[in-house]
Amino acid sequence: MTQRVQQQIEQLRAELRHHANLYYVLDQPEIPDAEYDRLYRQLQDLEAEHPEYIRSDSPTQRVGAKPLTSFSQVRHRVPMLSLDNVFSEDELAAFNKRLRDRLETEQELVFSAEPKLDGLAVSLVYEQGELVQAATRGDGNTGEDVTSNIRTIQSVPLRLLGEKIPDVLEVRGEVFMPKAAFNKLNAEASANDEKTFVNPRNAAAGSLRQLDPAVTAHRSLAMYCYALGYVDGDLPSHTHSEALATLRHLGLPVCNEIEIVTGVEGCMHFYHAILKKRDALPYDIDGVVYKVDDISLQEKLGFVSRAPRWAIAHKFPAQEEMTQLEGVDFQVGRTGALTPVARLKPVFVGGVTVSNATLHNMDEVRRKDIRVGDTVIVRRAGDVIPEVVAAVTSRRSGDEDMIHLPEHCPVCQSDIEQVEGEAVARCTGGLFCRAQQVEAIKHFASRKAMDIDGLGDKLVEQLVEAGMIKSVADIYTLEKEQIAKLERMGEKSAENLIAAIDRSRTVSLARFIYALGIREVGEATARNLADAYQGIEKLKAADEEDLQTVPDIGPVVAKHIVHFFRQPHNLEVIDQLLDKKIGAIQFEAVPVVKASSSALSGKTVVITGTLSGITRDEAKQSLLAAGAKVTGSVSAKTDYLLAGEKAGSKLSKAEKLGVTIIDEAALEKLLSA
Ligand code: D41
Repeated sequence: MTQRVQQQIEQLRAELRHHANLYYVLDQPEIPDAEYDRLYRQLQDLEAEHPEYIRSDSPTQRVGAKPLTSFSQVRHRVPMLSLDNVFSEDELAAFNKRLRDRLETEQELVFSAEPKLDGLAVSLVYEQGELVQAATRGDGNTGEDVTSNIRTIQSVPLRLLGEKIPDVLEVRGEVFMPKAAFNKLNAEASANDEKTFVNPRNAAAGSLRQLDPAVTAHRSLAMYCYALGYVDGDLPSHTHSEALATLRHLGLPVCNEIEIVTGVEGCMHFYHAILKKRDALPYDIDGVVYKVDDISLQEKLGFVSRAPRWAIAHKFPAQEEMTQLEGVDFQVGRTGALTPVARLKPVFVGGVTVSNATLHNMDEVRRKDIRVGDTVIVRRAGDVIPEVVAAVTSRRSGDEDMIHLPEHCPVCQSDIEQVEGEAVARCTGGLFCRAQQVEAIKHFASRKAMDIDGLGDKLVEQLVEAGMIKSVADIYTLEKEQIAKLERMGEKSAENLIAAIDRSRTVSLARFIYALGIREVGEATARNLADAYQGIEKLKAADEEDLQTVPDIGPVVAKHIVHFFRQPHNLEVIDQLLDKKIGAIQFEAVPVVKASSSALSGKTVVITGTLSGITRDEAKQSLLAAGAKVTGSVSAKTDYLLAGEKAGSKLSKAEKLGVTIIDEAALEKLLSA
């Protein structure tokens, strides 16, 4: 028995050492942080049960990373502590109770609540107001001297501001890479066929440990300060929040999401508010931190081993987890595109249980070398579709199976074609394929297309399944009695649906063109086509050459459009839609575009990334109203790129082409100019 425990302990240590090296030294982790933490806690628990096996070289016996030898070492004058974690309200309540018991108080405690930045802890030392040293946290006692690299961070002052500056001031904070800088860095790296970073934190770590500060300078790091270290001189503060205000006055960057809260309730309120904001924040966070605000209480509480008793990190559910890939299905989309979908052993990730995740396409599957039976890393961030990001190759048994593209469509058995140079494989069945039928109808009815309220995905599937509709034209022959008989439908909902269908009979030409679902014809292109041709008959007759004179339409899109209107089936459906007896669709009169004198009239604008103050759709509507054209891809003809958070390849392309890049504030100015 004991021998088995000892063996287990040694195995955990070996595994942790391996992954710590990948993570801390090579900046290329192979397993999710959550898995590392679990292994670590397993070892901690075993060692707590069997203290006789604790050895000084166990990964649990040091807090933090192994310093790289290439930097000189710095001993922190005051050790840099670590933070304990809680993962639930119950654990938080237990933390709060421990504090109140220890302080023997009936009063609710007041906390400084802060986002927990996902970066690297560093210490800055200012002497007579001048930045003289910056060091990583390292193991808490000794870190690496990264002064030259920290000096390249624009938000870190090289000299403190104000009159009352202590002789020596050490501040602690987190260095991180803003999401926008991370996306730009990775976009550049993949354009140059270089290795990309897994996440902003690893990118920040890799950038800070550059031996050449010129490289770091290029990486747009940022920093927020969150605590004082060693201080020699006058810096009176009775609370943590006062100390942070003082740091701000000295010109040091402090996060502006920090709030004062009371009790567990206040903490939980802050936690949920920040969690909601998470995606919109310009930097990655992995939770929040609560700190007892009153410094005299902090002193009474002191610390245990390496962590203060008066502070705790409340972690968000992990966005990456490990699970087993049990199989792969291929889903057929509207244009026949085949998407490999991973069937997973259910796993709790990003706050929900996930059992399916996208594998994107076969190129990605091959690039990531993912096989059935693999242990894989699944990521679910915010509201995006869960995806398989990698296989943990070190966990392979050798019994895994390669993933193959099927030769025939899993829905209609038609041949699958893979066009040279395209990542996507397609079913050649067209509208003969039930899956493509369903998807085409879903698209037709969707909000930005014909906007048929109530005709959602589930109902479309039901209607096609029941053989009641085969093409989009059939929507207009549906009858109330028929619909009311369907499962989960009734008299009232059938009536509403019929009314919504009737309303959709009057529509703008642009929406109609978009609704047809021609490949590569998005909303912007549909609008341009409507403007250029003013009627469906003229559009049907256009040839490739003619189409290419329309803004935003190149040879590929032109080919797709011509191809679409050459299909007898498509022409037949369009005729039915416009037929007085069947669809009776009528086009709204085209509004006369006012000759506008706005700064944006006639300009071509592309929108990318996540906007914070308005939605992309709102931005687009404002731009269109101001007479601008909104297109989907950046080219030399683009006048402005409106870039939000997480802007990626479009941003780098715009930068390359010298396109003017604007943010929401600049858009506001242009709109009111
Ligand atoms: O944002 C953070 N990652 C953060 C980290 C923060 N907001 N506050 C922190 N406070 C502390 C104490 C309470 C020990 C001064 C921290 C950390 N520590 C910390 N970061 C890395 C290890 C510890």
